Amino acid sequence: MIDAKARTGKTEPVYPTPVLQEILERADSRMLTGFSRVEKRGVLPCKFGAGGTCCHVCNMGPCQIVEGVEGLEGICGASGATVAARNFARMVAGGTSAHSEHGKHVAEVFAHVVNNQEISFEVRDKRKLKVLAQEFGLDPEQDEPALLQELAKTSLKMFDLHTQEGCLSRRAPKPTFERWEKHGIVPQSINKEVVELIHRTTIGVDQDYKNLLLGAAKCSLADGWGGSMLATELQDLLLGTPDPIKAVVNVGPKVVRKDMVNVAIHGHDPLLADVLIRMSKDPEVLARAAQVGAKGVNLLGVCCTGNEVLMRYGLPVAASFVHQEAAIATGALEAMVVDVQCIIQNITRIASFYHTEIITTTDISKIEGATHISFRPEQGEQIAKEILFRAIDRFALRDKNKINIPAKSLEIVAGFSHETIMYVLGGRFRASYRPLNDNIVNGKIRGLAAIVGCDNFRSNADLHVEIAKELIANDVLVLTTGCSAVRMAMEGLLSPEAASMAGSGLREVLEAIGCPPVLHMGSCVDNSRILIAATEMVNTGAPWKEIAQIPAVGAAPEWMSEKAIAIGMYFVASGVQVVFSEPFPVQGSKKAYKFLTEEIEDYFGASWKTATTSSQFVNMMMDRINFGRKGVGIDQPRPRILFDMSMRRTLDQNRYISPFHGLGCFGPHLKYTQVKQSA
Ligand code: NFS
Repeated sequence: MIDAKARTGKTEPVYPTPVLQEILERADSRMLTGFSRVEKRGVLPCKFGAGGTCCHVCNMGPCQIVEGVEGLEGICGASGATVAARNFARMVAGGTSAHSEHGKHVAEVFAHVVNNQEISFEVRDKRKLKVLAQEFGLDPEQDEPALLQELAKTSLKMFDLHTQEGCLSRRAPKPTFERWEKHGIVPQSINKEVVELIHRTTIGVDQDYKNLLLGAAKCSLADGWGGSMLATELQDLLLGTPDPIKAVVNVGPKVVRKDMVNVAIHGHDPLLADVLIRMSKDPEVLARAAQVGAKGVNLLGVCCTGNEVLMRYGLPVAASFVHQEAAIATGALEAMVVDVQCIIQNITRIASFYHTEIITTTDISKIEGATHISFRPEQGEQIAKEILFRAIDRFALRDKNKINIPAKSLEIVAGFSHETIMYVLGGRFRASYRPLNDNIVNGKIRGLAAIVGCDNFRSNADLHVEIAKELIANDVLVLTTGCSAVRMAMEGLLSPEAASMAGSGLREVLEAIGCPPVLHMGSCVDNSRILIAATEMVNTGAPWKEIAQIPAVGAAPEWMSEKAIAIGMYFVASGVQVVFSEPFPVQGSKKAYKFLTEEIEDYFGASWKTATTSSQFVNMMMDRINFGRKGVGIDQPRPRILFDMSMRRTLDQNRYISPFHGLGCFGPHLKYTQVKQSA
């Protein structure tokens, strides 16, 4: 990844999006943001830390290891490869635990619901129930209440330390599963894999870097085919399976409302957000808002909680990870309500320049200086009201002189669950992945690219967008989740009109169904939807017999979280090559780096790759797609469209985002905003 200063030679922060530029350049100059800290800290982080060869798992160190130099191993003799592999494995364990704890919380609420406990949730998508029953190895024909109870029990069992069930890994295509069996990495329970991996990485345990990295792969499978997948599926049951839905994004006037009480919902777990949305329409809440002169309560999403509520309710999304500070610096947020993950501590400092209250809601995730209101699902409505009342009371404290809302909001379409993609591409009556497979085989669609993951204060380039545009022009259909999805939404790539940027083959397919060239598949736990879509593509019947043979590739161009490493690892172990930005956390060891970027291909049919610039990303991704096509004998050569800067500018000028134009093609699948924001 290119550092702002290195890229531009400027000494002040350079922002990757116009909206950041507009808000942060006008904000109080004493206010330090992530971007200004990058500037203060300088270009290069510690090489040992960045390359994974700083060992601090015991009190003889920390040992900074130089691979291949005698005497510069760890005090205990640990090699650079061992230390890099250990640190990498710990990142995978961290990421897996985050997604899985989220999944466990949803499973617990689901269990309360099916046991008829007093709780503010219900099972909303019963269509999905029978499909899931089969996938979970349950009898789909049993009575619904019994089935729901079984499902709840099976879900919670996945976290049990003693179970050997293998999570949901048997959903994978058989040849993919057989690779895991062959290498002894079929995950058992989620908790067992995380605990085991942390144990293996303590002083004096696993000291074979390949074994450690395969252990990391096993743990990551308990994330992708376990915790994350469970979170996605149970959330679909409780909150509804997403369908294409239109919404607005960006920190603009349709998202942050001058005339309403604005409450941002930030984090990853959408359960509280769901209750807040319902309670924002409560007559008592509306009356209290009217008393302070507001037209109602406007909720807006940040990070993956934002993606979850965008996909299901069409709630506006204001911010990706690097935009969370800017959302507060609009001066028009009465509260930012946070749950877990990717909530930076700096938001309390930024909020102190404004009237915004930061409200933490989870007992395992508090922030010094924030107000804590513990969310308990059984008292969900009461707690949601308390939060909204606090926000309403702050409305009068807004300082009009500090309001700084940029002019631009964009209309988009989101909500492509793996089920929906099947309907959209296959039609309502022959819903299937066959048309997608056929269009890849006939070459109209060259392949698939999943561009996912975080954005990063250390990057001032819009890498997600640059990469996506070039791939689309080369007939690659792009799937996206997480903050990457928000960034692409902010640049208009999630609109059906963006199909005009596509190469002729992809454009023909997209225009026939009125589909954007980038499909928003949800939050980061929803990367599990990509695994299921890939599995369907294999099971539908195609030249590819396992996930590794599909002409597909993944990328996380601005990753920053351990969760991204866990996701990358389970993609690779499932057969999808991924390209991640540098610095990559094992680069301090040539041996560990070589294993992950080359040798691991022999185990899973896929490997990690690393890149820095958008053109490096695109080259690697196109190479992989072409390699996939060649592997299954469908490689008709085609001239590659290479982008230069002037072509990118032309695309920018040509982009036309017409609100909601062309959405009719989704027919019955397009849900118009179910939970309407107050006018
Ligand atoms: Ni994913 Fe979502 Fe964003 Fe990165 Fe954080 S919000 S779970 S980790 S920063 S994409």
